[in-house]
Amino acid sequence: MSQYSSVGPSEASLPGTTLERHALDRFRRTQGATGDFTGLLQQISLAAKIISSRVSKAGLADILGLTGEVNVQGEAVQKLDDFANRTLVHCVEAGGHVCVMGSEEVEEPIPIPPQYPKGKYVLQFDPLDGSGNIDINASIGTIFSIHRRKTPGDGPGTLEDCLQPGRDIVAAGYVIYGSSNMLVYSTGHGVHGFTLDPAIGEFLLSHENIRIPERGDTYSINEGNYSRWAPEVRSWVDWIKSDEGGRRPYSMRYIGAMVADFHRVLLRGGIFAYPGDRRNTNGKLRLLYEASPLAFIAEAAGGAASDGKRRILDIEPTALHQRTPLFIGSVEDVREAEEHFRRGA
Ligand code: AHM
Ligand code: MG
Repeated sequence: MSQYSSVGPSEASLPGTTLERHALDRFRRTQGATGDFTGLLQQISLAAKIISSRVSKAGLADILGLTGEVNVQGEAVQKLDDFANRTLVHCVEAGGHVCVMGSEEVEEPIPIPPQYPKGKYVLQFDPLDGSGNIDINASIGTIFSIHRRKTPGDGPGTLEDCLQPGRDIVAAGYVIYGSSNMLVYSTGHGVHGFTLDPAIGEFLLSHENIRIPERGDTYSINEGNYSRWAPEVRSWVDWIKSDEGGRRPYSMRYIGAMVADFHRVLLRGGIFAYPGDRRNTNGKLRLLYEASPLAFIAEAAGGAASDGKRRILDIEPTALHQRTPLFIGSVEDVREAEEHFRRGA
């Protein structure tokens, strides 16, 4: 046979591992697994593809701008936030895998309509994080977490099912709509990233077993709030950008969409922070929809997440939309911040 005869594509160019196959492989290795989680992840990934397709057309379709409504946080609702929220609910509610959902865009727990079976999981999400970036074509994302239901039986889930600490998360992840679109998730054993191939509409495994470097060289914070921070937060930031002890000052990177800032920290190391300040003592970020899921991912990748004093995953939520200060990223950078706050300014 000639050396040049056609033998089809080489092994290396065969399509990679889809998100579905990755989850199925794990499902088959998990004793007692029912397939519910795999099914739920499929529905989330379908929602992510629909949202990503709509986000990529944001400038074309008549979907930019505000709906004119104000959400529970008192902020104007972007049309795409609303679309993303409705898409997630619609893709998941009929599947029979969840008993209740919670969304940053919705004040109360979202019930499953009576005609659909209620499942054993609770899904909570921020449908479109960093939506201030939509109009300027910068990265935004979706964040989600999954808990087991706490209430017994197979009836509708309740607020109690939603108010669970991050340490009880079964799986969490995020989707970043950036220069490419990625879904990153973890069940606590490794953090895996999948890049959407738009030609075939599948998330393909591209970043297996992501580990956060133990220390980074960037810090990510809205330094415009400097004058409102507590003295110890100011002195920590002063220190991180100083060349004290002959070390190189950290570089500052801040896009203003947590998913994008966190994704960089996950891959490159460093620290992302949103501290409390004089006006908002608990900062801006929501424990259930933003801080806990990303803290779960950070820890599963060997990093850390803290509110400055305690582990984010150990905070017991008391309200759906409660906020928390957040310091997240490389383990040494987060520990150093905590240590700095312990010592005081
Ligand atoms: P959102 O969920 O309403 O989009 O707000 C959360 C976002 C985060 O993504 C981001 O880190 C932060 O708000 C930016 O806030 P600020 O503009 O105060 O720096
Ligand atoms: Mg958000």
